[in-house]
Amino acid sequence: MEEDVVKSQKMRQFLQKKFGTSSIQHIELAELKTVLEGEPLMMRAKYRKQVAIGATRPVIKKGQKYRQDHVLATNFDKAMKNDSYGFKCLHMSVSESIDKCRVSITNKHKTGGSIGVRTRDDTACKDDDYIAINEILTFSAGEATKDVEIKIIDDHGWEPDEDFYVELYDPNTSKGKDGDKLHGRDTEVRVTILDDDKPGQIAFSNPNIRHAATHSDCVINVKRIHDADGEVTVKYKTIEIDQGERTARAGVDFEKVEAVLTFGHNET
Ligand SMILES: [Ca+2]
Ligand SMILES: [Ca+2]
Repeated sequence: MEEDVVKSQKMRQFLQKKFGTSSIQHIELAELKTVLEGEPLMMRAKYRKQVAIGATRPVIKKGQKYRQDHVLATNFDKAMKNDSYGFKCLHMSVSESIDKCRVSITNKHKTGGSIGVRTRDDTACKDDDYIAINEILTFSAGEATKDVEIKIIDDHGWEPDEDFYVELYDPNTSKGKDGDKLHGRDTEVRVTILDDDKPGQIAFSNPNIRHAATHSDCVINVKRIHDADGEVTVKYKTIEIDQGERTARAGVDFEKVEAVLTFGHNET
């Protein structure tokens, strides 16, 4: 019995994550089929081509303003999309230093009305990686598109590429700006933020040091090479090298050390 509850809870979580709703009656059959059977073949072929060209991820130079649109709404069948509003581009990559990321919303019937647009965390987090928005856009009759801009936060620390979502919702209910996300494959955009920072590598300046026992402290220089973005830490410790009788012993020949070394941004 308990197992059934857990199972149905997991199912609801899966549906919520994939479709923005946990009730099956709100999900379009075409959407469900795409999730279960994968993207249409045409799209997969295009994606593979893109991955092959970009070698899974483009090489971003520090400070480079870069944007690439990966998946366009035109690749989807009309039945999978929202009838009234939608995004043109459904997945894009932007460099961390792009400053502002612009997304376009299409008013498909060009009728007057309002639509909510807001961001949602995934692996990227608001305030750390981008500035969240939650706006209500009003289209006048005849107006086909509107854009919103999302500020991307540039820092010096290395981190993996991270995603957040921009989604459309219905602002015309009592829930207001917490309104339900619109149904359809083209009502959310995944934005991948590409990190442009390179932490470099840590090495000893001299891997072999001869130190006379008559001298006290042995100073060992550690350097950071190639790049020096952001703060990095490295652990270090002394270990005995087994050489039989000639082994230098901790507590006898040297004092055991185990600590953490921190390099600040640009410190080498
Ligand atoms: Ca950066
Ligand atoms: Ca960074």
